Order: sequence, then C-alpha cells, then structure tokens
Amino acid sequence: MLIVKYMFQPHGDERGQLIALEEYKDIPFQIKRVYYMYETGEGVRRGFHAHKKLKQILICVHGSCKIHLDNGEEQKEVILEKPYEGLYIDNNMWREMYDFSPDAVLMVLASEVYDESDYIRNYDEFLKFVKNK
Ligand code: T46
Repeated sequence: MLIVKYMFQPHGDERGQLIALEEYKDIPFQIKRVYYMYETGEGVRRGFHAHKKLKQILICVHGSCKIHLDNGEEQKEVILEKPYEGLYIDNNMWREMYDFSPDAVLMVLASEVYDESDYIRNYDEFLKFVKNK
C-alpha cells in the first residue's frame, strides 16, 4: 500500500510559520468541505468506515494522532504529528483514528460535501465492495 504524505511549504519568518493550502495546487482536488475534531477523549478510536467516493487530506494541525489504514489487502499505521504534513486518504480505504494527544486538533480537507450514503460502515461490506472493484 502506498502512503501519500504531503509536506506543505511553511512560509516562515521571524514572526513564526504560516501554511497556505490551495485546491489543485497544494491539495489534489477541489476542497468542498473542511472539518476538524478536537478534545478527543483519552483512549477514543474514531472512524471505522470507508468512503465510496470521498478523497481527503488529514492534517494534525496541533498535537498528534495515529491513523490506521486498510485497503482490504494491507494495513498500515501512520503517525500525524506535524502541522506541515498532510495524509492523503483515497476512496475505498478503511480508516480508524486513535491515540489522540489531549491537545490534538485533526483537520480534514474533503473533496465532497457530507453525504451519509457515501459511507461504508460495515467492515465485511467494505471487503466485498473492494473485492468487486
Ligand atoms: C472520515 C474521518 C477521518 C457532519 O454533520 N458533517 C460532517 O462533515 C462530518 C464529517 C460529520 N458530521 C456529523 C456526523 C456525526 O453525527 O458529525 C458527527 C461525527 O461524525 P463521524 O462519526 O462520522 O466522525 P468520525 O470521526 O468517525 O469520521 C470523520 C468523517 O465522518 C469521515 O468522513 O473520514 O472523520
């Protein structure tokens, strides 16, 4: 499984750092939605689903967390701990997010608006879905 991590360009000067993200330039799709999660409780694991169409970039803009990825054949764990790195998650990929530091803010840039019908929330259904691709 190929893990695609983007390293964004910080514009730093004596005042600090700034990162700018533009669709189709820094982000490989049109950004239709941004959401973020914070104050995630200790020991919480989120996600447990895949998407049929949605593509996303996950950026832990503060703190750290881990992402479990599963394409139906292989599994990988990715650590997000820098505000300048973005993990690309393609469609048809099972994801779980966990080990959030107490100060973690996980921001997600998404290629589609929220659509519950795009979610595959059952792991066996996900395996069937990717095998029929
Ligand atoms: C994903 C991972 C990384 C909305 O109303 N609009 C939204 O855009 C989103 C993302 C969520 N919600 C509502 C739906 C639920 O009532 O917020 C609540 C929590 O969402 P969910 O349980 O889906 O959160 P996670 O952390 O399991 O998954 C989210 C995204 O839903 C998902 O697309 O890939 O983060």
